[in-house]
Amino acid sequence: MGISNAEASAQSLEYQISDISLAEAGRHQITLAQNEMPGLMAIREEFVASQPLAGARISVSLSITVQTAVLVETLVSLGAKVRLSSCNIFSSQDEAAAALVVGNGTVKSPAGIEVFGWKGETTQEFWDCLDKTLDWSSHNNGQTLGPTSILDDGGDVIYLVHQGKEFETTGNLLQEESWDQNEFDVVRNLLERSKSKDAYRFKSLVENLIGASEETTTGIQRLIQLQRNQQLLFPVINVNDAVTKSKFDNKYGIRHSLIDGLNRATDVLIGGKVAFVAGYGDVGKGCAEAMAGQGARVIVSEIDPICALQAVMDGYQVAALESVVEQVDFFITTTGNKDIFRPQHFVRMKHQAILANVGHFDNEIDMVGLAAIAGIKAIEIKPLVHEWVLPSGRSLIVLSEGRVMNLGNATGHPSFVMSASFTNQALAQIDLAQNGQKMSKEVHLISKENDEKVARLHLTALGVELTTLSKDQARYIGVPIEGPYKANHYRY
Ligand code: NAD
Ligand code: RBV
Repeated sequence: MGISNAEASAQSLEYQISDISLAEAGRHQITLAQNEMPGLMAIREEFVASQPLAGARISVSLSITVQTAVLVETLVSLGAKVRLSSCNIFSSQDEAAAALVVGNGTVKSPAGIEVFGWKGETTQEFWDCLDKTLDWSSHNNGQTLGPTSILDDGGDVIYLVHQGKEFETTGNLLQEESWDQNEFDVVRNLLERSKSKDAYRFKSLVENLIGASEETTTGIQRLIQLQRNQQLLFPVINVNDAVTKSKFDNKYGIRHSLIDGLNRATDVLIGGKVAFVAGYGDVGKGCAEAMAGQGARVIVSEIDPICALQAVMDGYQVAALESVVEQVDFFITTTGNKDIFRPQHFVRMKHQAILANVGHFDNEIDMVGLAAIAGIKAIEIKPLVHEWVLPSGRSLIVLSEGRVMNLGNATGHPSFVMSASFTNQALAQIDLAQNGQKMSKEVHLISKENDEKVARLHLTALGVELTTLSKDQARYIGVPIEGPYKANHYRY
């Protein structure tokens, strides 16, 4: 069947994945997911004839999931070439990676995607894979060649480019708070190797790069800091803050995948227990609702008085961790901040309390501090589920080693909600290809027109009947009949 032919086509590609024999299993899942991703499939239909991404070389770093597979195959069917790596060491689905490499040569699942990533990478392997996504020299007879655009989740690839150019220019690296010393050493070694091969690689990469699109809150926060310091080297489209991304993926996506991760990892009953959710932003709201939906009593912590007031109005207790730590069964971090659960909290936690982070980076739970408690030992219960036994005899269950557990212990958000996020990504990449050269080196929002378009593309599948404005009504509230319907300051 198709696989053996396709395996032949995979041989001319560069790739590094766990197991290519998983391709058929991955392809079945991708085919099912296409039906659940109406936005992306509509974009394929709308643009397949005009090929707006013809000539584009897109370096993509996302969790290598079935949903990501449908996105990158969409980019390819619009004319792009793609190299893909994972934005997180534990978040890949190896069958999705295999299916992408193999492809089957049709518009719906084109062959030719070069993938570098697998579930369970080391830090060194992670950065090597990101570096490979940026290195298109195999498409240029071995001569230096970079991407025309980047599609990033968390900002690591964008940061690697900035660090690379800085290192080639000054021999130093930029400040980067989310990296520990090991990460700095790995990146410095990588850049030293790169510089000794080609001292101008990142400079020429930046000159030929049109721009990037960024998927998540933490990535946007990092890029805004670069912009504030006037260090941002190219335009970036902010996909996260499209309403159809952050108010859907971050909230309704996690409402599904948090529970999925907790159940696959532990299968501990949630009803009747106490869940502590740190942060009541978009992700925190989805987590609190998910836990309450299972019958948990939810306590929220916040630093922002507006979000704290929202949480209490939604019916949750709002308290500082220190006041309630002994009562909690499930500890969940959603802040995008660091050092939320620390050693002084660990020693006060209940026996077999479960610790789960869904923020982008692994510094919300202080894992270094946990490991440094004198006499503590970790037992692997199963992959990505560890029991940490404290000297007191009490133990804590930590999921995905403190990394994003809805992707580590489960398979991330489901297809339908990722369709909205990734339709924004596809539109952002088309925008970069068509208008990127004219964009300023800043972080740009998705237009309201495109945001509403993404929502529209997901209505039919859910049987939604939208009301149409009459001419008179449209004039009365001062909006065009066909939208956009809201001013930019509207907060949904
Ligand atoms: P957000 O800014 O809307 O929410 C974060 C909230 O945490 C804010 O309200 C902030 O005030 C609060 N906060 C910050 N420091 C705090 C502290 N010390 N204690 C208590 N609250 C604190 O961001 P978001 O969109 O909800 O994203 C949160 C994180 O989740 C980011 O890292 C983002 O990249 C990530 N994310 C993960 C997934 C996933 O699938 N796991 C999905 C979307 C976003
Ligand atoms: N996320 N991707 C998936 N199934 O591919 N699930 C979640 C998936 C993304 C989500 O958009 C979030 O902003 C990001 O992961 C955090 O890294």
